[in-house]
Amino acid sequence: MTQSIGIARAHTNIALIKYWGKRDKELFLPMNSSLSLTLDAFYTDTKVVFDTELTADSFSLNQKEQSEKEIEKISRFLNLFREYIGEKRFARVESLNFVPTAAGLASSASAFAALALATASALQLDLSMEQLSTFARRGSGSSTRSLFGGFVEWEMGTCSEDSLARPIDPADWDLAMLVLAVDTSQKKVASREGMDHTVATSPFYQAWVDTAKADLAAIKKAIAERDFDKVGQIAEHNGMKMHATTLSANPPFTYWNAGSLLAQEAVRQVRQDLGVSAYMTMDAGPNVKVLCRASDVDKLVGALSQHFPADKIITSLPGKGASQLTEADWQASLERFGAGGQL
Ligand code: 2P0
Repeated sequence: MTQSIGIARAHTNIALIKYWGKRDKELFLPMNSSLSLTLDAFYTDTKVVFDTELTADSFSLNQKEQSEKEIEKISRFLNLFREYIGEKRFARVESLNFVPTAAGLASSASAFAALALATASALQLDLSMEQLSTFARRGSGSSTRSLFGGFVEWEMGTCSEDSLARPIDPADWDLAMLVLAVDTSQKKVASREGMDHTVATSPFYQAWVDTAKADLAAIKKAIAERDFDKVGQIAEHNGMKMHATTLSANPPFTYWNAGSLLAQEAVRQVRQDLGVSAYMTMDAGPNVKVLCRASDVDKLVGALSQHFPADKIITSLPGKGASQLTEADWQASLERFGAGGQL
């Protein structure tokens, strides 16, 4: 076959129990298991074409050809699949990120999950989603979890083959997430470097690993019982603990800025004023994400808008797992992107 095509969509995810630190940097094996919520509002569509006519891999993102450095990352990822089945052809990769630029969530999670599924589909690999997640993991740790929808656990595993994602719960019980987009510019400390530095230098790091295990067990129980407040409280505490490890790294650093603190304060104020449950989490950047009930979104957004710019509050419902797309779907994505659907 001269040409093999695969197209896929994957949504991004926000961790409620964070992945923060690798025990094997080459294989992307994490120090602790993590758990996330897949989001409906943010996703990546990717088309992969393996072709005997190609003389090198190429990669366009949002219809812009990417640098050698970016192509190299994609090639290394494609090599995992090529080596797995003895594939020799080069590939053309095209990706469209449907992530509101205002959200500051240009996520590697949806990107590598979509690329993994599109590649497996082009090469007609007979892999389960769990197995495919071990490939996605090698592109970016958080993408392991983006193969599935709802609440997803990434089990740390014992080796490359069993460090994989599993769906925990469809999250179809009145849940939503708000993104308070504090600052959407490029992050100063990439998460990869940030977590490595923290593992190497924070005296609090072992406490993070030890308590993350207990947090995971507790949140899984709370999810099974649909205990929203328990889920939110565990997530908020876990996220703050992750950020405490960066403050205690040497030299110290933080992903927060002054706007992050104001956004956090707004959430505390609003939940006190309204008496509505809403819980915060933050990742390797200054934006604040708020887990809340879908039925409380209007009330919360209305109240938060008194303290935070309304156009910087983005609402998402829980999202689905990664799926294959048809050529017609892809054409529709191109049109939507062209019409400003990326905003
Ligand atoms: C998470 N983050 O669990 C954590 C919380 C950020 C903070 O996964 O080196 O881009 O590619 O595996 O996946 C961001 O780290 O890092 C991340 P690599 P990744 O979502």
